[in-house]
Amino acid sequence: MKTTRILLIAAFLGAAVAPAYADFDSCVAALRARATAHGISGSVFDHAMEGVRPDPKVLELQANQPEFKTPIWDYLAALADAEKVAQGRAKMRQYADAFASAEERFGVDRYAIAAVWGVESDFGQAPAKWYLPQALSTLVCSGGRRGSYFAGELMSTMKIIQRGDLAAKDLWGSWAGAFGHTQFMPSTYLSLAVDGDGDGRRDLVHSVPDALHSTANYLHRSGWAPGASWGYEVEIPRGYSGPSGRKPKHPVSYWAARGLRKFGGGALTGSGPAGLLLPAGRNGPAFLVFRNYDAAYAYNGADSYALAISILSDLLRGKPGVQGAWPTDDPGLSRAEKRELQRLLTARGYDVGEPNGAVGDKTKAAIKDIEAQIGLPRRGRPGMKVLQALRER
Ligand SMILES: [Ca+2]
Repeated sequence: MKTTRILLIAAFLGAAVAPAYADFDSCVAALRARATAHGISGSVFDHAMEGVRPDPKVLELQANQPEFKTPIWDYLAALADAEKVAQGRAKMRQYADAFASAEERFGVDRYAIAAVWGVESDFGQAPAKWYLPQALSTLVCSGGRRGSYFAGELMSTMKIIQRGDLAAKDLWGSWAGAFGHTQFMPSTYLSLAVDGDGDGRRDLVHSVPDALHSTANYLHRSGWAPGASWGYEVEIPRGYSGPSGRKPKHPVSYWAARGLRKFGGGALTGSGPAGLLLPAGRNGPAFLVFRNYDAAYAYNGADSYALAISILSDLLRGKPGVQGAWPTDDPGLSRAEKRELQRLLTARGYDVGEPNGAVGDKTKAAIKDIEAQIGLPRRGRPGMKVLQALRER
């Protein structure tokens, strides 16, 4: 990792320059010319870019590939845990009027809106660590992957400022440019953000009603069917060898004819085409999914994400979560369990920082030690076996 960082800094110092530009300043000058050609005033651009230097940490994050693919049960354990449900219900009470008006305006289920908010930003509590003009210009000017995409996002960022929706100082978000309560990319913001509190501005950073209405608009535009369910858990016959897949392709009668039943028994319900989602293969939980699952999938194209939204919306409504067993003897941890894990590691002399439930590099390194001690591959995965081992010592 250190080597990577040194090489990336060297790239900015001119040792291995990005293809199109001699250095960061000339890259920014080219971006300024492009912005003004798109109708953005020079003073808006200059003010937003004041003092901006390339940030090697952003490139490190872009280059950082996870050492192993996070299993879907780990995602769900962390994203749809008891704390998230309790918080979500409190937020739904606090912003009951905004949830009601967003649901009414766009025909999108308020529990789904709340689930997106909870997963995207932990109901606005996730830290916004990166100044967007800095992160985006770094990504563009490094000459790295998807530079032209990030250049477009930087242009959109400038347009948001120029319109007066937000000031430059408010534009902090993820290293890749997603920001606000619902973590919209700037181009998504321009096309889909709406005013929810009636002040004439679209402010997804400070206004919860704006964020809730904008999420509802996003799901609506992704094909949300009012009043319909995303789907539900099913049982497939032992030795099932029929088709599967997220895409809603066949009517419920087709799936019923292949022996599927609701989890715990009962005939299939629902109208319109449905797909059979097997997120962990044929030996794990199975779900019959309809077009509203697809709408959640459109928000962020991954089944781990769409299923987290769907399951969390059910839990907020008071329905059970996933009932079938995941095909693992080492389940994932909730955030409360992760904090316990961090406290136990601290008690054993590891420096893992604040026990905040977020598994960063220090916690991962400590987990790798424990994994090695109990005969697991050293992956730095916060799982139940590691937690149990620490509890029993
Ligand atoms: Ca507003």
